[in-house]
Parts: sequence; C-alpha cells; structure tokens
Amino acid sequence: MADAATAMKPATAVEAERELTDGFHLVIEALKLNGVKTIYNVPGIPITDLGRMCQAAGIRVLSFRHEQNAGYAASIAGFLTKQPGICLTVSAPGFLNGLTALAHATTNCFPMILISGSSEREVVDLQQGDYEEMDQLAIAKPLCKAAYRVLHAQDIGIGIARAIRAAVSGRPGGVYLDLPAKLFAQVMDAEAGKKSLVKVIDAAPAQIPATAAVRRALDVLAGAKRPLIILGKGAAYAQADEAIRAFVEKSGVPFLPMSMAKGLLPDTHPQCAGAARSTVLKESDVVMLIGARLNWLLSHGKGKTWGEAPKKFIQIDIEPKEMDSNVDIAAPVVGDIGSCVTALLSAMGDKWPAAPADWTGAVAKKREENIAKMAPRFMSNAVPMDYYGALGVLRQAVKNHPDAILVNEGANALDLTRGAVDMYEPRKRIDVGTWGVMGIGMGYAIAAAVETGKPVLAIEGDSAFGFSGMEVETICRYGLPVCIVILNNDGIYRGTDVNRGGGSDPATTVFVKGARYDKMIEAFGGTGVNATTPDELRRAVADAIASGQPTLINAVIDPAAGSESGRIGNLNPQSKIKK
Ligand code: OXT
Ligand code: ADP
Ligand code: MG
Repeated sequence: MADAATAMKPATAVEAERELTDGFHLVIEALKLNGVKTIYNVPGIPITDLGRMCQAAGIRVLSFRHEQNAGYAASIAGFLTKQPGICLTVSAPGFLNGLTALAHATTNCFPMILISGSSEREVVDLQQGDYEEMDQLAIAKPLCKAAYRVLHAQDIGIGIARAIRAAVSGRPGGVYLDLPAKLFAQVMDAEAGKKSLVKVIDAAPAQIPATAAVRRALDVLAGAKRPLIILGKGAAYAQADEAIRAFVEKSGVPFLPMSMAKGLLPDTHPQCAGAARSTVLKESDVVMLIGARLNWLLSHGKGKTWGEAPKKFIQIDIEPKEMDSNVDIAAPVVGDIGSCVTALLSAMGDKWPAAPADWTGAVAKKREENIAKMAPRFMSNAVPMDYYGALGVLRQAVKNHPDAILVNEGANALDLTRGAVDMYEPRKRIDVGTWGVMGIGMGYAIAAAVETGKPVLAIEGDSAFGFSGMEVETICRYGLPVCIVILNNDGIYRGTDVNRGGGSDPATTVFVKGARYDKMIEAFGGTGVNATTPDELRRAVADAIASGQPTLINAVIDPAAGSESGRIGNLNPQSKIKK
C-alpha cells in the first residue's frame, strides 16, 4: 500500500503537531477496549515489542518456553472465562508451534485467538525467502473457525473485532489473526486511529430455541421409561450452572457427566450416574444430550455400548449441523444452553411427573454397587504404590479443596483419575478433551491459576508431563499455586515393556527407570518431593496446597501397574500375525 506512514507524513507546522499512533498502539488499544487482560506468548521478531508494550499498558503478558503450551493456556482460558484466550507468537516456527493448540481449541469448541506476526506479504507471495517466510493465513485456515489478516493500521480495530466475534459467537472455536511485521510500525493520525477501533457489542448473542422444539423435546422426555441426561463440556462452558441444576433436579432424571462436565452437579449428587455408566448407556430409552457430541467418546451413539434397547435422542446444541451427525435426533433443540434449559424449565410447568422410580432406583443401586466395589482399592498401602493407592489420597485432597482446579492427562493416569476423583464444582476438571491429546498439562495449569486465582492440582502421567515439562520454570517464575503430581510408572502405559528385538535400546514405551522428576522443579526454586507411600503423598499434597508454592511431587508408582492405552485399549490396533 502507499504506506500509511508516508501518507500521513506531516507536511506543515500544524500537521507536525498532530498526534500520531502506530500499529503497535492500535493493537494494544483494540485489545484493551475489548477487555483483554491476559496474553499468553513467546517473544521474538516481530512481536517482542508488542509484548513489552502490552505489559507497559497494563495487560498481563505471560511468557512461556514453547508456543504450544502458551496456546493450550489460551485455549483453556477461553473455556474457563467464555472470553477468547489470546496467544501471541512469532512467525513461521512460532506460528506452527501455536497451531496445534489453535486446532485443539477449534476441535474442543473453546474460544481462542492465535495472533502471529508474519513476514512481508510481497516477499512471501513471490517466495523470495524472507526471514521466517510462510503463508501462515493459508495454513491456518483449515484448522480454525476463521482466519483474518490485517494489512493496514486503520483496519486493526475491525480485524480484532472480527476475531473476537468469530471466536465466541455460535459454536466457539479458534481464530487466527495474521499481523505482518510491517503493520506494527505503520503510523496514522491518532484521532483517526482511535475512531477506527471497535468495541464488540454482545459478542455471543443469546440464541433462543424455537418454542416448538422445546415442546417436542419435553414430549419425548415425558414419554421415557428410562431417561438419561448426558452433560458435556459445552454445558460446563455455557456457565448456566443454576439453570442446568434446576432442570436436572426438576426432571429427576439420572445424569451422566462427560469428563470435563464433572462437577457441574456434584459427582456425589443422588442423580449422578457416573459410576453406572455402562448400565445407563445400555438401558436408557431416551437420552438428552446437553452440550455433548455423539463422537467417539460416546461410541457415536450406537453399537454395543448402547445396547439393544431402541433409543430416542434429544440434543441441545448451539450448532445446528451437529444434529443427526451420527444417529437421528428425535428432538433437536438448537440454541445456547442457558436459553434452552431455561425455556425447558419454564415449559415444564409446576406439575412435571417424577422420573420412573423403578429406573432411578435401578441406576442408584448399580451406582452404589460400583462405588462400594471401588472403595477398598483406595485404601491400598502397597509400596510401590498402585494407581488406586495414590488416587485414594488425591481424591481426598480434592474433597478437602473442592474449589481447586484439577488438570489431568495421561492414559491410566487420566482414566483412573477420572473415575476415582469426585468433582464438586463446575469447570474444576480440565483434561485432554476431544482429541485425547497429551501436552495440555502445564499450559492448562498456568492458565487455570492465572484466570481463576484458585489452587491447581495437576495429576499427570510421566509421559504426559514430558510434553510440557519445561513450563515448570514458567510456573516458578510467576510463583503460581500449582501442585504437580506425576504418577510415575516409568513409561507410557507401563514401565516394564522389553525390546522385542533383544537389542540394548529400551522398549519403545519405557523411560529411565526410577526417574526423579521432583529434581526438575528444584532447579527453578520450586519444591520437589519424592513420594513413595500414600502417607508421603498425602503430606506433600497438603503442604503444597497450604503453601500455594510451586511444587512437583514424583509419586512412585509400580512400573507394572497400568494397562495398554488405559481404558481405550479397544481403539489400539494390534497385529495378529506372529513373527
Ligand atoms: O459402568 P462400568 O461398569 O463400565 O464402569 C465405569 C463407571 O461406571 C465406573 N465408575 C466408577 N465406579 C466407582 N466409583 C466411581 N466414582 C466411578 N466413576 C466411574 O468406572 C468405569 C469407567 O468409567 P468411565 O471412565 O467413565 O468410563 P469409560 O468406559 O472409560 O468411558 C469411555 C470414555 C471413552 C468416555 C473414557 O474412557 C474417556 O473419556 N477416555 C478418554 C481417553 C483418552 O483421551 N486417553 C488419552 C489418549 S491415550 C493415548 O493416545 C496416549 N498417548 C499417545 C499420544 C497422545 N494421546 N497425544 C499426543 C500429542 N501424542 C501421543 C500417549 C503418549 S496416552 C500417552 C501417554 C501415556 O503414558 P503416561 O505415563 O502419561 O500415563 P500412564 O498410562 O499412567 O502411564
Ligand atoms: P464432551 O466432550 O464433553 O462430550 P463435546 O466437546 O463433544 O463435549 O461437545 C460440546 C458441544 O457443546 C459442542 O457440540 C458445542 O457446539 C456445544 N456448545 C458449546 N457451547 C455451547 C453453548 N453455549 N450453548 C450450546 N451449545 C454449546
Ligand atoms: Mg506412565
């Protein structure tokens, strides 16, 4: 373009006195105008100064050791706050490092904006080999909900407004915003610059469901003999906690929380069917999905998980295209969960019939049986610890601190924790999500501490932790109240596998035996503890939460404990040909 700086060059004495602004300031003002308080970033050309200037302008800028972790932090900040989490990176390699997290945000329906500096368009388009040259916009597009590039300083306000609206409206997701290096230094008249900024009004407007859809849903529910409500992370995201609770309780229907919906109503609630999962999926006849997709985590709504009994589905979702994605939906209710559940509640009137007692009784019985079966395992004092012995301690720690945020990743470390640790409050459990991705751990822990100010307990497999482990330095640098517990069984799934070729290399799934992860955090001034018994673990976790200081506990787990792929071994193809 005939560069704004040139166009705006003051020609006269009067003009020379006119105040100017530039791309840096406009980006910062646009973010502030829209309530952005925190940015997760890794500095470098061309955004180093942007980070510095954001900090000077009162935005909190947290610098990570790797963009992927900054990106995961931004994604979960979006989930926790309903505002887009912002991740800022340098061009090509930094952008690519952040891209996994952007795709993850989109897949999980979390609002996030990845802002990356980029090389000069003229050079990139002619492929002339600019510093960190890459056509980032084209690469980001298929992996996010929307992608925009701003070339002119006067469009910064619109660009940021579009990014915010795209991230949070309708089904939330990841948005990419490409800011070429040259944009930051572009100069324009300050007054005109100020006028060009946009404060986004009603970024995520309520989407009210049709009355007929609400009626249809209630008719289907009323006709059920064995109804079930499934709460997904969309319901947790919606922050309609009171309405959801009132609806579930008024209906009297058993509810099954998906992993990140645990705690929306307490896992100890008498209607919770979490501990009777197989039974309710198989035997229910009407299933109401609230902010949960019928994807792999729900066996696509068919097959043996769902049993022989014919099912009718009611689905509440903001995304109309989600309906009939895997099986037919008898009663689609399209709208935002807060509006939909409120509409359902009021249409139920005062005389909604109780859920069939034979069904609710049978579910409660199964739940109590499963809980009773599990209980003795938590008392295990075996040394080395098995997962249950350690989890007996950790479930009590969460019970003692129901407001703490639980971050969880691994295979066995994930699946066994999900079942063992009851959650009591909404949005307190954050984990691997729709992709089952390893590496969210430390980014999530940092954002959870920063966004909520609550203590964070991160329960990590030793492999899972390794994906983001360097961020313990970040946790120490910012003095965050994060307690990391590594369930260390010396490897991926187990630490006992052997090299089937007989060579001196270890097996593909095992790590250094007896590794002391606790030493890592000591390098940065945090507290490291090696816990070999449930008692040691109990004391270490209690001290960590009480002190609020960064702590890493290496919980030594029997290397033989754990099964291949945790509870999803059925998805793992294995060769049947013996060689
Ligand atoms: O009803 P039934 O009888 O069936 O019983 C159920 C419940 O009713 C009952 N239950 C209870 N009983 C009593 N009391 C209570 N409170 C209670 N609550 C529940 O328990 C059972 C089970 O219940 P659950 O868990 O609800 O049900 P189920 O059947 O398991 O649910 C199905 C699913 C699919 C919904 C559930 O399993 C689920 O959510 N799964 C998510 C699985 C997942 O995402 N896993 C992560 C990926 S695994 C793999 O891919 C790994 N990798 C590869 C890799 C990845 N992922 N990412 C990247 C970037 N690169 C590579 C790697 C590298 S895992 C991994 C590392 C692993 O090693 P680690 O060292 O980190 O971890 P360890 O394994 O610990 O060594
Ligand atoms: P889970 O993994 O917990 O089963 P999913 O990620 O599969 O949950 O599903 C979440 C669903 O919630 C998505 O289909 C998404 O469109 C929907 N959703 C997210 N936010 C809202 C909202 N505010 N209102 C309605 N639906 C929402
Ligand atoms: Mg392990």
